[in-house]
Amino acid sequence: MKSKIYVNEIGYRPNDRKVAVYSGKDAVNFKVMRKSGDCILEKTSGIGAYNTSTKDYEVKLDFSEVKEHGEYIIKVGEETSVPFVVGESIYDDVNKALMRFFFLQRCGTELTEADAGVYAHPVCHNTPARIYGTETFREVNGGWHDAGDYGRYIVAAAVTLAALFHAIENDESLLKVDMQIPESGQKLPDILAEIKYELDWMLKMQDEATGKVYHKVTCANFCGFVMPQYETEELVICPFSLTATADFAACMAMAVKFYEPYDKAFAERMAEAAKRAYAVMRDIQVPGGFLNPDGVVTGTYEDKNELDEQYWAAAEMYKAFGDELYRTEFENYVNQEILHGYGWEDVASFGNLAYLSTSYPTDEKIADKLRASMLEKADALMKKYETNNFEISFDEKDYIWGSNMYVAENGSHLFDAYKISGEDKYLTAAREHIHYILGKNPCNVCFITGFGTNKVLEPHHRPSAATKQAMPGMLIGGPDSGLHDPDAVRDCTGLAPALCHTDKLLSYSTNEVTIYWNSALLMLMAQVLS
Ligand code: G3I
Ligand code: 9MR
Ligand code: ZN
Repeated sequence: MKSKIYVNEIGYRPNDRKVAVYSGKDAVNFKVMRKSGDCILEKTSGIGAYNTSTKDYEVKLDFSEVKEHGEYIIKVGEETSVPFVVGESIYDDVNKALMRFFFLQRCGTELTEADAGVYAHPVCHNTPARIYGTETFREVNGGWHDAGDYGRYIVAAAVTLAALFHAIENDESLLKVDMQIPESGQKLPDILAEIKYELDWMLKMQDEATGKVYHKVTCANFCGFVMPQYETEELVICPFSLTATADFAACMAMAVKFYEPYDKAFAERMAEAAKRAYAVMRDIQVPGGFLNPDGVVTGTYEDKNELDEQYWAAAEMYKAFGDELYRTEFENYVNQEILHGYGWEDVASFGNLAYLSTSYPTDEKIADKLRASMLEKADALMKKYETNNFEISFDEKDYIWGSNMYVAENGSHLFDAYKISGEDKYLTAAREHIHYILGKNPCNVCFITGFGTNKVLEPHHRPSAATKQAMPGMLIGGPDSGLHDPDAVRDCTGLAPALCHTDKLLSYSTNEVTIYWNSALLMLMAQVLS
């Protein structure tokens, strides 16, 4: 039986706020003990408050005064928490594992045993891909497998890289991490070499003739739980989409400055690709946006609102190249409506940040409006944060597919407010979102595979299933009260929204992984832990 004490299973840095949660209505006495058995803090909690997300009462156990390095447990009566550490660099291993995931997702290349251990595989998905509905084939090898499946999707790729670029900008030490990849030790920092692996593939997804970008390349159907070299059905390239082309432009524009110091020709190629994509993105108008063509059933990344992608692209293009046209277009969007979002579907916050950080001239009034709107967004999140006993900015409606990404994303919105206002309350709140992911959550699990005591063991991830070993360093989707798969229906019917997670291989709606969930968390960690 798991205990009813919910705590960050990795631990806390000495000077950070430290709060665990306990299920119950009444105030409780709790003790923080060293593993050796010494009690170093004894306290009484406040009384419990009702939580609409768990449909239960919880109390908070604040032990922020414990600052000494060491390994601890918390006790409430006979109930004992999992052990956790207080220390300075306690998130380094998690961070590195989250980064290495991208390498382990590489497609179109051999992963050797020396580099990838049990997840080694020969080259996969290296046959020419058919352009849907034609007899034309195209070489689009490379990039990362998206998720638990082996598809490669431009929308997903672009937001992943955007978040990784922001992670690097907030924490330059990421450029020094030895990711133990084949390129380690060469002139490009490992993280940039890894990102380049994805960029190289993205460039192949742009049509030379028109500059438009194909939405995705996958087989027509999802394969079984096999290693990637065994998915040998024909690869199909799906039509161009506005979202893919706009996101591609934004991402390429962002990438330019990171590669300029190392590889001018590559940077120029990306600049050119970005400009071509931007110029034609609006010509790709399909009513309702991209949908799977007949016969293809893999992920759609469908998006009813395609405006925020253009908004983001305009801002990044202006930040990268300074042309008046891009500025005017972004300012026009903002004058109509300020949008937000750091996810695959809503991407506008990346645009807001780009406009606010460009070295080219901007309109102070527009910049002020953006900042005010970002603060307003964060204040709305703070309201939810204050009433959720697990201290994330969620109400009961927010536990949707990929909820852990939205947890990370909300943390980044709070961080934005901290940067704008200088008020610590936003930073503290943002950090709680990380504590939630690492174990201080009502599911009582550390949501990153390979970490914590209460581990995720059966992620919906084909290499993990094929090897029967959960690949470490993957952020799983987390509770989804929509019960979008049969295992979730079986295990979660009747549960409160925040509890709708099941650690079962077939539960893709609660227990899958993706590149853009890892990157969202890496971005938040870089922002609030560096
Ligand atoms: O936006 C609505 C929101 O307004 C509403 O309140 C809420 C209630 O359910 O639903 C929201 O939409 C959900 C959307 O995700 C939010 O991002 C949809 O119900 C939900 O079905 C949708 O799930 C997406 C899923 O694909 C199915 O399309 C996930 O976000 C997305 O991450 C996931 O991506 C898949 C790829 O297609 C294939 N590869 C694996 C990957 C991860 O599961
Ligand atoms: O493995 C697929 C996963 O990546 C997707 O997110 C999910 C929803 O599109 O679908 C998974 O594939 C399942 C398919 O939808 C239904 N048949 C079983 C497949 C494996 O669980
Ligand atoms: Zn592959």
